[in-house]
Amino acid sequence: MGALLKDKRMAMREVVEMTRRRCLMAAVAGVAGLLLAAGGGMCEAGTKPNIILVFIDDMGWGDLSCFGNTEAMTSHIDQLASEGIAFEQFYVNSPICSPSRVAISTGTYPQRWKLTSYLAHRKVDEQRGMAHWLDPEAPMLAGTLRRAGYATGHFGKWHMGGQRDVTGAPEIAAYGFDESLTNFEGLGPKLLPLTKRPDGKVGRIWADAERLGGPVTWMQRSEITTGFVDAAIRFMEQARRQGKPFYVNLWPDDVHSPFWPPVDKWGDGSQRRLYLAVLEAMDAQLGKLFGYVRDADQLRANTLILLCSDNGPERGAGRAGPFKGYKTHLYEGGIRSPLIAWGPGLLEKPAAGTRNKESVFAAIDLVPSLVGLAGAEPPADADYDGENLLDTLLGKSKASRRKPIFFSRPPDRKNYYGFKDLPDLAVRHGKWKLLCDYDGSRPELYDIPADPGERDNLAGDRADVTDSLTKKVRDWYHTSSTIR
Ligand SMILES: [Ca+2]
Repeated sequence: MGALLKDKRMAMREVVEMTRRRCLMAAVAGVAGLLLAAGGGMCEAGTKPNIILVFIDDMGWGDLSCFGNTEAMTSHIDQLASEGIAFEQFYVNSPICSPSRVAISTGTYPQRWKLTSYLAHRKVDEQRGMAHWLDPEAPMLAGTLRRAGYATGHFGKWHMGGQRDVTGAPEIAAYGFDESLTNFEGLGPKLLPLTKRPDGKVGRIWADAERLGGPVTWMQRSEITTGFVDAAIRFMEQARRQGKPFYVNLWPDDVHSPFWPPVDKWGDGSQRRLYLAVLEAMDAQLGKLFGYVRDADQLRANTLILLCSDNGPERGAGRAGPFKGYKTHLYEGGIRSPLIAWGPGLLEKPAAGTRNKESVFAAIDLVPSLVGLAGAEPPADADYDGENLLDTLLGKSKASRRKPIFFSRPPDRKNYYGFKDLPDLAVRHGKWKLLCDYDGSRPELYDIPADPGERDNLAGDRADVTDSLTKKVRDWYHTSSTIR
């Protein structure tokens, strides 16, 4: 860390301390005006909104029944949508796990941190030019909220460092979390899955993750989301007893393969049937979390639940609705995610139960938006790529992100799921989406609202837009990948 950065952080700590003192003085004097002047929500620890981020693994845009799935019912998630807002033009910032998780955790493009594909063994990470874990100096939302008085907990899949043979990664606590419970792709306390087939055969998977620390609790894979939900509920209870607002990540490793639904739900045993059964089982287990919040007056009035997926579907399992492509692709199917915002006491009342079909934004925008909701101060050097779209999230506005949304494909995924010679880069700006290779060749240009399936390449007809967006995405890629 440079001297300048240290100075900035010391200065920020002084501001926080000064604000704390001013809060105390104001509370003693009972001067409301001074409370407001002292810096947003920093004084009102008891009334700051609670935040729960449900981040599902490998669920396609079209998999929730409220997003068009007619082969499975996700009734608990649908209820959130019917009481909240369902966003239809929301993107995650990578079509694969680790970088998508980095973006939604830091408000920055994952390319800045050399995290461009899923984290794996050391040798495989190095072959792809990747770091082994997220730099803990990244501007984690959890750390920012923790400094603002929040209790912060991570429950579920992590996959931002500490997996396979990467045993020396930082603990999850180093990223701003008071408590964590993860799976085979993270350090520290974890749940690992037992398996059971309809014929009674039992087993266990990912047992070598025991070397990544514990304690380890073995649970049926079909019930493991309940394990994360129960731990999150205990954590929220504790935060409430302490009078602290909470920020909770509930990141199930459902509905990622391998699929182990309850034994009475296997149907014909096909990949698709098993996937749909896991999806419904996950929805039912998340229902316990949603019910806990909905049934407590104080929580219902002051909690925001956000729910989305980390990337598009595995081929043959989930589906991306009208969109082309799958997980690992920069076509819409890989990067478009459903987003649901729920919070009856926080959302604009007329927005409840509506669908937002027009606001275009991305996971990186959630971080500055949630920092705004909490009235927190980001680190002085945060330099978010995301924009504060809190008013859009809460249904007070239909504003989109102003800047383009840029993407690069995982370096190990040039050909995948039957697609050959996939484009390297993509950018969405306004109605336009451009895809091209690193050198700008083979441009594809689509008018997304008119052509969501990306079928009609307009690059030849609109050379002006094609040239402009090609330059923008190439400049972004070359800048982002050399920042660190
Ligand atoms: Ca994933």
